[in-house]
Amino acid sequence: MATLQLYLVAFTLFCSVLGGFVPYDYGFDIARHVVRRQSPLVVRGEAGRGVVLRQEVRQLEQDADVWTLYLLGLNLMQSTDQSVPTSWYGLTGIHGIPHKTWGGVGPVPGSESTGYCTHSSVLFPTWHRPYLVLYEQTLISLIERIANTWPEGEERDRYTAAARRFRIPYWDWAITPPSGQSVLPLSVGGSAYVNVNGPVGSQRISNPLYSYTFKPLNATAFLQRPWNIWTSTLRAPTTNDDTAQSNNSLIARNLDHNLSSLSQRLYILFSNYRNYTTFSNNAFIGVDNASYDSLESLHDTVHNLAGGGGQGQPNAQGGHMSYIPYSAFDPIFFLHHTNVDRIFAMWQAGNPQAWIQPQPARMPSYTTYRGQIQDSSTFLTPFFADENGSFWTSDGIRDHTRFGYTYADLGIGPNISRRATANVRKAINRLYGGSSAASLFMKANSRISGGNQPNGKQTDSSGLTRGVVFTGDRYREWIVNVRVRKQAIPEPFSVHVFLGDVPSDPQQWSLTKSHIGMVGVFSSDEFYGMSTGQLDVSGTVPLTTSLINKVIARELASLEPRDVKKYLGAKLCRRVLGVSGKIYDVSQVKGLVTEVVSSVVKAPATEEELPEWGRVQSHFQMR
Ligand SMILES: *[C@@H]1O[C@H](CO)[C@@H](O)[C@H](O)[C@H]1NC(C)=O
Ligand SMILES: *[C@@H]1O[C@H](CO)[C@@H](O)[C@H](O)[C@H]1NC(C)=O
Ligand SMILES: *[C@@H]1O[C@H](CO)[C@@H](O)[C@H](O)[C@H]1NC(C)=O
Ligand SMILES: *[C@@H]1O[C@H](CO)[C@@H](O)[C@H](O)[C@H]1NC(C)=O
Ligand SMILES: *[C@@H]1O[C@H](CO)[C@@H](O)[C@H](O)[C@H]1NC(C)=O
Ligand SMILES: *[C@@H]1O[C@H](CO)[C@@H](O)[C@H](O)[C@H]1NC(C)=O
Ligand SMILES: *[C@@H]1O[C@H](CO)[C@@H](O)[C@H](O)[C@H]1NC(C)=O
Ligand SMILES: [Cu+2]
Repeated sequence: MATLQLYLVAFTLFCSVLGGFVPYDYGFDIARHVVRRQSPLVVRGEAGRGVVLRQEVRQLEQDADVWTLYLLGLNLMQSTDQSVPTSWYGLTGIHGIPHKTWGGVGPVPGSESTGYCTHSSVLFPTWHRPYLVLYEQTLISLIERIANTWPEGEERDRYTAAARRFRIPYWDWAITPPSGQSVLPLSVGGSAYVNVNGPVGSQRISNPLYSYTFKPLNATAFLQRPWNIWTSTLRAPTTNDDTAQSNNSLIARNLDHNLSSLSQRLYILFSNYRNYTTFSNNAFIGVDNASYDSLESLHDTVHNLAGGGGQGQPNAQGGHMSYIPYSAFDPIFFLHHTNVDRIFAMWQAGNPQAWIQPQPARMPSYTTYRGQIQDSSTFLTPFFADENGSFWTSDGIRDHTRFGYTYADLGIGPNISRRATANVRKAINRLYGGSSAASLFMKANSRISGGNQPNGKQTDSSGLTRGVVFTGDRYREWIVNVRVRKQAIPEPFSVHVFLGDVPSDPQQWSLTKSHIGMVGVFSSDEFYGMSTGQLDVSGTVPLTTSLINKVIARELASLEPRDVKKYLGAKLCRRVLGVSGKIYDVSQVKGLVTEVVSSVVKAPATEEELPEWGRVQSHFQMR
């Protein structure tokens, strides 16, 4: 693939000069002008200044002026003194390490060594929303300041207009990238330095999307090796010592190979998850066979993919994104979470009645005890709603447009009408339906164009739809439900599923067609005060696309249980791989249950509908 070549070229060109952070030189101390300590730091977004679209990162890049401001704004935020609460370090440090009080919002006793973020909690999607808004409003104020440093007149007008068009971009890791490109955009993983044509001319600066360089690294706050020797954020680090470099080409390859699995999971989440409690987070609460997946579990898998580790790099663990306490320092974190917020907003549009019902917190945070009941009026700390020190709640942020942003795929902006719901469904089919059998049916009906076939193969979909895969408009979806103790092993890990032979060397996994998917478990050990006790988490690995390819290849007669159960019984395998590269004996992995389930699904007749799932039945447990 062309991008991988580019990644490799970029890698060899730049790895020797990594390490030194290069800010844009404005010719005066711009940072001095932007450091205004507001106390408390109120999260307002751009309320009152119009609702502007947050765009996909590759689309934002097409708008050259806005892109220039975005890179300069991030570079300036990363240059800002780490003691400033709205510096890169100050903001990203809210999530986990350095376990410091932010905005004067102190810890509850016993939670001093935890971050503020909420995971395995009904507040997972809602807590991250004001967090993103705080980051967005900070970036916008820097960008406005930068735009005003262009010479007065036409140029300054151009850039101040561009600043008004800016909202933070999202990175959609579940859409088919433009031909010849990777799921990992080159702007994010291509090179450590980038040329930017700023107010005083073109300069080569550190690419603020590639990594953050600590200024300086606080080795005391970073607790243990290798975190306390790594001076920049890393993806798929090449070693565990201070010579480590990122290997973004490895991350790109793994993301590309997992694309079909990620988009199938997303499409199923949109189609068959209607209950906020199960949709929102990965805690396994034993509800039914149909709700093992969640927005959070899918998000966890992307964290593990973006941080890397476990495969391809001998003698190295995963990078920052693979570990909850360190993940937010990597610039890809906000791109990823903006996409999570967008998925949440799209899901809300399709399920306007669904909302938070009280649940106990499954793990502690800086301001939460484990077991504390959380509901829609629980404070989302440390995010202030006004200058008097009130906090935002989930009810308060339910409508994201109050912060002055929205997403194009919501159809018609803030108006969540029946029409908008139909528009969201259209977007879901167009963007993520391509990897689902449902699209074969719609295609055969010629009601939808575009989209990719399973595994990119051109198939005679009309032949398949008659009899073999479909009976009328019905077909059967197959899934592996995965459930495991969150802290089953003392490192983040992934549960991998294969159809066929499993190479003994995990470095070979991404090269084998038999690898069909994985569930990433984004855990961190007790060491970080994030004890999750007996908590089990769950996720899914969809099988349907792979099974259809077996039907096409005539290795499997149909998707009916009598054929599929026999086939899977002989071919289905699982492995548990830690980010350190260690393969664990599955019998030693606490709480691990992998179960094959299926459901009859009614394919949508039009692009304004989603598949309708029947009851999900369980067939057998993998051994
Ligand atoms: C470094 O981290 C330690 C432990 O969290 C903290 O006490 C100290 O103030 C930090 N140093 C700086 C310069 O922020
Ligand atoms: C980076 O990963 C690629 C696989 O995509 C591998 O071929 C290459 O050797 C790795 N580079 C380093 C420096 O480890
Ligand atoms: C959603 O699922 C939870 C957990 O099973 C359940 O308690 C709750 O009643 C469900 N909510 C609705 C609206 O069905
Ligand atoms: C903040 O407190 C002041 C003084 O009590 C009050 O006048 C003001 O209305 C409050 N503002 C908000 C947003 O509640
Ligand atoms: C929302 O959509 C409905 C139906 O399309 C329309 O009648 C209404 O005027 C819209 N409201 C706003 C505020 O755009
Ligand atoms: C997904 O990524 C993992 C690395 O995290 C890799 O081992 C695997 O082969 C990739 N492909 C699939 C289909 O899971
Ligand atoms: C899960 O599947 C089993 C086996 O098909 C079935 O007995 C059970 O009712 C299913 N559970 C639910 C909640 O649908
Ligand atoms: Cu995250």
